[in-house]
Amino acid sequence: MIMTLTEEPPDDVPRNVSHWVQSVAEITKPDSVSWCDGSEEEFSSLVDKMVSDGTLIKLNERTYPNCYLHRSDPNDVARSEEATFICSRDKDDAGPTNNWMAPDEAHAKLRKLLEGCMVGRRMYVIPYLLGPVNSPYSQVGVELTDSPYVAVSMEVMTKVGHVALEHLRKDGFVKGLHSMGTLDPRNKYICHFPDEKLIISLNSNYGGNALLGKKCHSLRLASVMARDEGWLAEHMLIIGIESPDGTLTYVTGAFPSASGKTNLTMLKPPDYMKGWNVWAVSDDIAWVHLDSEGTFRATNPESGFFAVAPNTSLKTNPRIMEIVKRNTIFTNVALSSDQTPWWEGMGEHPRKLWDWQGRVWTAGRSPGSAAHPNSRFTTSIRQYSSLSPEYDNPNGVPISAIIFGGRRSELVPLVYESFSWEHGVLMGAMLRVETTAAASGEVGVLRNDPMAMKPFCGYNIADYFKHWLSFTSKRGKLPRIFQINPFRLGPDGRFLWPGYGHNLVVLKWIVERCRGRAEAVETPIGYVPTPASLKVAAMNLPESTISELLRVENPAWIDELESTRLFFESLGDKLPKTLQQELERLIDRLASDIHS
Ligand code: GTP
Ligand code: SPV
Ligand code: MN
Repeated sequence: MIMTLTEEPPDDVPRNVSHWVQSVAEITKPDSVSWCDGSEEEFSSLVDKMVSDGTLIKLNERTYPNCYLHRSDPNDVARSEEATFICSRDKDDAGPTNNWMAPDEAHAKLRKLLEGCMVGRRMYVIPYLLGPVNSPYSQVGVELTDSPYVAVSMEVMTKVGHVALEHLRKDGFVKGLHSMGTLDPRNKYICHFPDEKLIISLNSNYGGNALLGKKCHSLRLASVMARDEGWLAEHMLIIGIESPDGTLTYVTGAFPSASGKTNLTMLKPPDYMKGWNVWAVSDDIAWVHLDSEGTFRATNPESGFFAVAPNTSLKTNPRIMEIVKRNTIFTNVALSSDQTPWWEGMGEHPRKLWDWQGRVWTAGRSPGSAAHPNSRFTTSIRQYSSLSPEYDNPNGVPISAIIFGGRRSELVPLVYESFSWEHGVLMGAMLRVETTAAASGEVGVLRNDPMAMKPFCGYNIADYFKHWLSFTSKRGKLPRIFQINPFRLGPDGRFLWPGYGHNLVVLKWIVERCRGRAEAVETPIGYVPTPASLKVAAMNLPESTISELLRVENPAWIDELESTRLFFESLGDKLPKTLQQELERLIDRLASDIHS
């Protein structure tokens, strides 16, 4: 069906949806309203419109069929944590790691900005389904937006149209209202109202701020629902790791933004690991529920990838290079004269290049990078060749292990395992990592990012820790918990570990630990692999590098725990006692190890 340009909703739209759309239209005053059905025709007509008005640039049809480049406003290139608010009734419910605004105050402020903000524009109504069709875990939202770029991106990232309306349940839907407004950074707001299941996002057109099904619904609002209903909404990849005997082990991995989730999800096994493979279920978000048997089951709410471009190459990740070659929207990458995308780390740069803002770019002469460090691609998960056959399983996949990670140039070993669930929760809670270009602000600064959820937990982080700990008392088969760090640097400032495909060596150790097979040394921080159990001989890494990667330096850990202690103190008296005790135990283990 061709998109209907009408004020009248299609027949299958329930009253509560059409009433809400109408009430928003009365405030924002769009010239017209489009009800999106998620069809290919609709997608093409939106893309054509954006090509003709310059919002998209069509790329080389021969080498990048059906691919487009979008250049965003130069001041609107990453998530804006400073403009993100949790508008819970009680300030304490937002907690010390979130910005809070009282719901009344937020409504009053936003109402003024919303008044007439869509005059002269079309408002797109996007009913979307998050998660597999016919899954008890899936959810429906409706996003209203005046951005056609957001509309097509939502059509890639979620299931749009009738399928969403069919899943509407009595308990309603999440309401998302987005307007590009004037893109005025001083009036940028991404507000979440957990009590109303409502998101209002103004004056940004950037992915995580504007595709409201993603971080706003799937994480910030869903985490509140998960707390209330006994499940987990996490910033996690989900993969199935196939070993040579054909066994599949499913694991999830929580690493902060731009810290390796997509690359681990789309990992191509190195030649020396015959018989192994990695099957993708999710590259960014996991909804994890306990089933009636007590198994942790994970589903992916999304249906596309919105992922980082720089440093992706045939060498680092050929599977990503393959998938972005068709039906892909690039944002803020550089462009060569033959209309192909380019970014730093892709390989030789073409002779003639335009940077992400469309300016001629000459290597060594032009300032800054050609592609923005947070340039991204948006593409459907369906066209990925190693998509897990279980991706669409309404019951999700059974999880054997949870991995925490993040960028640490020092301290954290390549991989280690926690002693228990509680110790693993501490491992996640004390995650302190280097910031990246995925959010505006300084890059490379250490900050506490518990469970990689600092920007995404929609409620008090101390209550979130309590929620994680509560799973011990449920009849659950608790996954094992690990931490990995492929980003440790050597004295020469280079990565000690080759990363990317070679990370399968680390995943193999994790799988074998889950199956009770891999050796480890007990250290104060947890179980660290013996060099032999990593079996990295085929990688030709010097023994000294491996021991450096696995080194646990007690005094440095004691310093780290001092900062954990300060962080925990900043969370006030809601911090669960169990977590405090786990921290004291870890400190004791390190201290007695030094003195023994
Ligand atoms: P978000 O989409 O922001 O949540 O990011 P992500 O966690 O999915 O990170 P992604 O896999 O996109 O990687 C981010 C950046 O880190 C890219 O430039 C990657 O090339 C780089 N990267 C990923 N894995 C590795 C690795 O194992 N080693 C090194 N050195 N770099 C890596
Ligand atoms: C992240 O920043 O973690 C992302 C990109 O995955 S965004 O959708 O902008 O949040
Ligand atoms: Mn992410």
